[in-house]
Amino acid sequence: MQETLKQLEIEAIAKVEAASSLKEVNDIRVQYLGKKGPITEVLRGMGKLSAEERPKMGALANEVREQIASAIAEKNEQLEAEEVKKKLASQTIDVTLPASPIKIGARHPLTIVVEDIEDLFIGMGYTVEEGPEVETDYYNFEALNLPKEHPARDMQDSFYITEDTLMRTQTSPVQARTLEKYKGQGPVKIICPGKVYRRDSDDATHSHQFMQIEGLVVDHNISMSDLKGTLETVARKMFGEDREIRLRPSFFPFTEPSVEVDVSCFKCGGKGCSVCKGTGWIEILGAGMVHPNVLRMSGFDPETYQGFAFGMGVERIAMLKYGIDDIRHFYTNDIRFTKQFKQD
Ligand code: 2NM
Repeated sequence: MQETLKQLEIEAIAKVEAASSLKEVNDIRVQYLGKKGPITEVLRGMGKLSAEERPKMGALANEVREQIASAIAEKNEQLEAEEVKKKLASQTIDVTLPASPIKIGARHPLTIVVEDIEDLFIGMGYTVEEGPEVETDYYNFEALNLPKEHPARDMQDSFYITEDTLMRTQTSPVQARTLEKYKGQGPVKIICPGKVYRRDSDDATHSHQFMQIEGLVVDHNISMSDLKGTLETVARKMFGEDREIRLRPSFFPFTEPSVEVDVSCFKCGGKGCSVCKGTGWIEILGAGMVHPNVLRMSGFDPETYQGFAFGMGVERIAMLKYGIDDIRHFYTNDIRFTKQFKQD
C-alpha cells in the first residue's frame, strides 16, 4: 500500500509538471485527488489494516495528497503568470506606428474675412459688439431714423416675426443699443459683425441671409476726414498698401451726409479690367456722418458729439478677395469649397 501511494505521488507530480494548461492541471487534480480518485480509494481500504499501521498509513496518504496539491498549486501559479505575460505581449501598443489621419473641417471663408477685419479694428482701439438677430421694430428702424412710412419698412422687404419684431435687416440696431448703454458719454468705437436677413430671392449675387460688419465712432470733434482716413487705412490693409479710395455722394436714412466708398481695383491697379468692370474702381462699403436724430434718440447730444459710421457686406468682400462667382457657395457646406482658403 505504501508503495502504491508513493507510486501515485510520483506519477501525479510528473503529470502535473508536464501539463501545459490550467484545464489539464484541473483534470489531473480531479483524477488523483477527487472523490473517485486512487488516494481516496487507498484511504477507504484502511479498515483492513491493523490498528498499528492505520495512523502511519493515514499520515502517509495525507502527505502524498499534500505533495500533489502543492505541485498543482505551484503549476497553476506558473501557468497563470505565463498567461498574463502572453496577454500583455499580445496587447502591446507600438507607439512608433504612424497614426491614422483625422479628418478635420476648415475655417469658413466668411469666418476668415470677419476675423481678419475684427483684428484690424481691434488694433485701432475698437471693441466688437454683438446683439440679437430677432430685433424690435424700434431698434431696427425707428432708432435709426427710418420713420414709419419709410419704404425699407415694407413687409415685402423684411422677415417679420410679429407686428413689431423682425429678423434684423442690418447690424446697426446693435449700434443703437450700444449707444444707449454709453448713456450719452463718449468716446464710442465699435464694430458689429453678424448675420442679417432680407426678403429677397436667392441667386448668384443675392441671399436672404448674409453677413455685415458695421462700424461706429462717436466722440467730440469727429469729422468726415476721420471717416476717410479710417476707411483708407482699412482698404489698404484689406486690399493692398497701394490702394486709393474715393467717396461718392449717396443717401442713407441714418447718416448725413452719406457716401458710397470705392477702392481702386486690386487686380488692375485702376486701368480697368473684368474685376472692376472697366472702371478701375470697386464699391466696397457705404458710410456717412451719423444723423443727429440717431445720436439724439440714443441719448447723445448732437451739439457736442459727432460720429461716423460705415457698413459692408462680408460676402461681397470675400467674393472680391477670393474670386468667388456665386454667393450660394457660402451656404452649401461643401468642404471642398471651404478647404480652398488659407487656414492660418
Ligand atoms: C451703412 C452705411 C452707412 C450705419 C449707421 C449706423 C448708426 F447706427 F450708427 F447709425 N450704423 N451703421 C451705416 C451707415 C451703415 O451700411 C451700408
